[in-house]
Amino acid sequence: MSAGDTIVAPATPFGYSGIAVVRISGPEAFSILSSLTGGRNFSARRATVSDIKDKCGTTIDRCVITKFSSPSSYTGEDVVEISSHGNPFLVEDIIRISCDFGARPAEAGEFTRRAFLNGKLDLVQVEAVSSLIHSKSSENSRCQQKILHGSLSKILKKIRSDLIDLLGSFEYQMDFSEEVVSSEENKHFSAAIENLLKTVIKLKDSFYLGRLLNRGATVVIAGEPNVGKSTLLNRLAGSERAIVSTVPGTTRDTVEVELLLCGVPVLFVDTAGLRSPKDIIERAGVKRTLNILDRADLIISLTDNPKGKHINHKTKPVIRVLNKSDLNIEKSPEDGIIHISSLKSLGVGKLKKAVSYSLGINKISTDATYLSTTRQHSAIKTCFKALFKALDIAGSQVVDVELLSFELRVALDAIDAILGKTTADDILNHVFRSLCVGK
Ligand SMILES: Nc1nc2c(ncn2[C@@H]2O[C@H](COP(=O)(O)OP(=O)(O)OP(=O)(O)O)[C@@H](O)[C@H]2O)c(=O)[nH]1
Ligand SMILES: [Mg+2]
Repeated sequence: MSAGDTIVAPATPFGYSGIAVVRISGPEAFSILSSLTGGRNFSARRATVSDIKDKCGTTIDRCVITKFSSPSSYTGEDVVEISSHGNPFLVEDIIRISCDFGARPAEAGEFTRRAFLNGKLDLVQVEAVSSLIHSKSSENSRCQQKILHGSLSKILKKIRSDLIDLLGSFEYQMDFSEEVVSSEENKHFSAAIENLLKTVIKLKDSFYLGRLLNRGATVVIAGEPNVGKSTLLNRLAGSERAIVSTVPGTTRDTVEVELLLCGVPVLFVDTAGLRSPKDIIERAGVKRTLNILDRADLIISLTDNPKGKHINHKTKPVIRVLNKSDLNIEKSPEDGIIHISSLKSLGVGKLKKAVSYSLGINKISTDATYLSTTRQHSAIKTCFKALFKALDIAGSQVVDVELLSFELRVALDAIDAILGKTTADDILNHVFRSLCVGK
């Protein structure tokens, strides 16, 4: 993908709307604008009303046009933004005519790729742009907005400069000092690495909530047939999403409902009741239940019998719930059981609170900075492991300065990869492709 040419794309979705925006970026952006407007002159950053015409001089639409001169634009290149009437055929025409005058259609994320290549954004900011566009809650939007403004980059850059300082000291030792590292220096180095580790661990741990905010959580409602799983899902949804009947084994396919809890999109999944299947359709349903249980962040284990058996999962948190409390059934003898009536909508609010607590999302703060992509998380884990080894080496009787410096370099490379300084092309392509055309 050459950054030497000029690209054009719609910046708003295709459809009928008040206005639609077409964006042009690259060295020919202003000459294409001149051709589109019959040679008119435009001042930078001033919205100006002008007709857009095709090659034959036919007026296509009356638009509002703004131009941004390099480097003060989103991409860092010369940029033109054309706001036309919001009709998809007009947008197509403007793009086609821009191409007649020398532009080419942009690929997904190509404007942001240019912003990245021109040093306008680092890779965590690019990911924040993508997350901001796809965000499903105002809490997540606020968190991503902070990252876009540099909150995460600032923390990562501080780790980076501390690592460079440490490496400088070690490499000085290796080059000029014949002496073994003194125990005083050793203590100083260990303390510095420990400090770095604290920040890195905090970032590593922030991924749990950052991931939930950004991608959501899956909560699976499971239990024996007829205990009221589908009724509970309908209560949570506030509408009759799933079929409810007195016949055990009614639900076969999973039924999903998404709710926003503490800014996290939580997908509640109703499942086929767990028992020895009576026919092949029910067997397929039970198989689906077992599969989705493996992907759950949390399980709601539902029974309608105080002595009923609950699901025990080795790795997933489980909330145990006794349904049909309106039937005056005796209380469960076990501790920590939530009593509800899905039919009468009793205790459902309490259950939602328990879900928030169990997922830990009640602790989400829009003031905090979270890692939110798997790419960031796996690189910070590499950094953490290298710093951990470095601390171990620094604490030994005779410090192997060369090995120590090697581990610090691994940690530094990991931070550079997060920021996009040394990121492989295939990973970059993946990040930019997650953005839409026109962004
Ligand atoms: N009294 C009472 N009845 C309930 C309650 N919740 C569900 N039921 C009834 O229990 C029966 C089964 O409810 P479902 O929601 O279909 O149960 P399910 O667990 O989804 O059943 P399967 O899909 O067969 O696994 C229906 O007749 C519901 O009306 C409740 O809180 N109180
Ligand atoms: Mg059901």
